[in-house]
Amino acid sequence: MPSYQSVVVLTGAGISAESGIRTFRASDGLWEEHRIEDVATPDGFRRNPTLVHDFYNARRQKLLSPEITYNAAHKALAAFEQRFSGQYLLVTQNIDDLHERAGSQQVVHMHGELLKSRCEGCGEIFSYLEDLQMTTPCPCCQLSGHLRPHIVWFNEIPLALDAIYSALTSCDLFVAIGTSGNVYPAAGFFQEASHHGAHTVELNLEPSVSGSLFKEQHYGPASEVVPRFFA
Ligand code: BV8
Repeated sequence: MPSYQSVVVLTGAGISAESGIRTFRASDGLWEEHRIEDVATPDGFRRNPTLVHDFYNARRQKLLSPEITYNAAHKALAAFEQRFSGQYLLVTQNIDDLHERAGSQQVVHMHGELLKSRCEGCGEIFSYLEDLQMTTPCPCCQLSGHLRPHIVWFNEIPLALDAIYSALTSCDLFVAIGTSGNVYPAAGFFQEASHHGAHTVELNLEPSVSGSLFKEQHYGPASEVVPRFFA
């Protein structure tokens, strides 16, 4: 791998697929069983909070089940972060904690985190591993009916965008891993980095929507292509 000064990595559901976490747009993907409008929008939550809590409770318990663990792709990124002396930022669209379990230190969850919840009453964000119900009281203000998953739904503004765009304008390498390039603003990050002179690389099972626009591509399972690229 040539020497770079500043690296931004963007990951999507594909990096966790080999860990047993379902992606969204594959034939067995999450959006095949649920309408985005019903389970991943604020309007959907207002209409039927129980359906939305059930959707995320099932994904949270799956993530916490013993068979789910990080894979070689997560581990390769954590090892790279440990030995890389330049600026490094790992931005993930994923709401799982597999990057952290593999040892990644600085992880920006731009779409939030499945193992955190927040209270719309007092604004508190806290780690929460149990099933969330509408009757669950906030551990901070004790009010019920105000808790939601700490997750960015569609039509909500992603987290940490200022820090992400700042890193995109100054990086000399941008690598997208395991993302189909369907969801904005994440899908436009590679163009922002390229516009500021970065080399752009796509590591994916198959070409994403914008795959041909990256300067370099390597296709195959993340557990193979990611360790090879970051060796
Ligand atoms: C916003 C949390 C305003 C929930 C998620 C029209 C045009 C353009 C944009 C829009 C539009 N209409 C509306 C929008 C905006 C909208 C959007 O982009 N819609 C799309 C669908 C058209 N975006 C928003 O609403 C965002 N907010 O725009 O706010 C704003 C913005 C900036 C500044 C001010 C205001 C908020 C989007 C966040 C929504 N929340 N997640 C949850 O997880 O339940 S998004 C959801 O999709 C997940 O987070 C997921 O990560 C993300 C992206 O999907 P991918 O990760 O790419 O997963 P996918 O299944 O699609 O692909 C997997 C890939 O992996 C595939 O390519 C596959 O080949 C590959 N793969 C599979 N196995 C492997 C593999 N690769 C390697 N190895 C393997 N083994």
